[in-house]
This record gives sequence, C-alpha cells and structure tokens, in this order.
Amino acid sequence: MTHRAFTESELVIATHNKGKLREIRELLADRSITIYSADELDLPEPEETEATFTGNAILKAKAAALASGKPALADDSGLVVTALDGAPGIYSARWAGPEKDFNAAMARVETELGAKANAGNDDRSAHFICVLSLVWPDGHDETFIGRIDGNLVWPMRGDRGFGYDPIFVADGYDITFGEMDPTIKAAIGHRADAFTQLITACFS
Ligand code: ITT
Repeated sequence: MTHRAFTESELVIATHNKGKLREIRELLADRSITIYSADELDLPEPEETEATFTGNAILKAKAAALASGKPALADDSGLVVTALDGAPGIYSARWAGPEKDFNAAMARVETELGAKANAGNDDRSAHFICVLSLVWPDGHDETFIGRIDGNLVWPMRGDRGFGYDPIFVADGYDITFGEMDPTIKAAIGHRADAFTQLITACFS
C-alpha cells in the first residue's frame, strides 16, 4: 500500500488534551517540524459525532487541516474494558464529564467492574486504543491504529501520565502507567504503537 509522504515543515496537533499534546510533541521532538497546537491556533473543538475511534480521529484532523490550511494530526483514543462490553471506549473523555474529572471516571469503571464481579465475572482485562490520523488540507488522510493490552487495578496508583493511567497495568509490567517513567510509556504504549506505524509510512 502506498502512503503519502509528509514533506511539509509545519504540522498542527489537533488536540485540546494537554497530556496527549505533551506525548505527541515528545514523539516528534527529533524532527525539524514546526508544531502548532490547536489551542495556539485558537481552533475550535469539533463535536465527536462518529461511532468509531477511526471516524473521530479523521473528523478532528480534517476539521483542523481545513481551518488552518496546514496538515493536521489528531489522536482519538480511549480505554476499552472487556467486562464492560468495550466501555468507556469512544466515550472515555465523556465519562469524565465537563469538569474532566478522571478520578470520577476511574471510580465509575471500578463500580461497574464491581457489579460484574458480584455477578460472577472477574475479568479485569482492558486495552487502550489510539488512532492517529494525519490529514492534509486537500482532505487526504493517513490513519493508523495502536493498541496496548493490560489489566485494571484498584485503588489508583501514581500521578504521572493522564486520564486512566493510574488504573492501567500493561501486560508484562507490575506498575501502572501512572507510576511509569513517561519515556517507557512513550516506548511501549498504544500511542507509540500507532506512532511507529505513522513514522514508517509517512515520515521515513
Ligand atoms: P482531543 O479530542 O482534543 O484530542 P480528548 O481528551 O477529548 O482530547 P479523546 O476524545 O480521544 O480525547 O478521549 C480520549 C480519552 O481517553 C482521554 O481523555 C483520556 O482520558 C483517555 N486516554 C487516551 N489515551 C490515554 C492514555 O495514554 N492514558 C490514559 N488515558 C488515556
């Protein structure tokens, strides 16, 4: 499959999430690309109306590319909990409410897992998904799906990372993403997985 090469010198990171922005900036740090965040360019936050991570990633990148006239990279991601039939999934940010209260969102995951356990289902497995979509102002997109599998723990542990990191332990580790050195998360995580695919396809 042929991919479009990224040859431009400017890129908009189409996210209003500071945790994601920090991780994506870090992943692009050794490239000579001028990076703008959606906040710096005052880009509006589009409503995520699609039913899939991929649909929402393309929607966000497209909106930013059209509004700015520059290529834009968006990230749609979330926590997919097996016993909760995939919830919160594409609703991961929305479970935190307008206050972006992730302690409440993690407590809700735990309460719902507790109800499942009471009904005999002890499955605490989950995975993070990250879809990265790079869209050019002409509408062309290059889109990649990353994933990491693990298990959920309670209580929350660690204050590094963001979002649901304090309850997620990746397979093969015994500390949560909230306790993990950010450089290790940046190497093994779902965002890193999607990013590696993007770099191979469009930046090399
Ligand atoms: P943008 O749409 O502006 O990028 P958002 O926070 O609304 O920001 P999403 O709709 O993609 O982003 O929601 C994804 C949510 O999933 C995010 O708010 C986090 O809570 C969670 N999430 C994604 N990646 C994560 C990670 O690496 N660690 C912990 N939680 C993560």
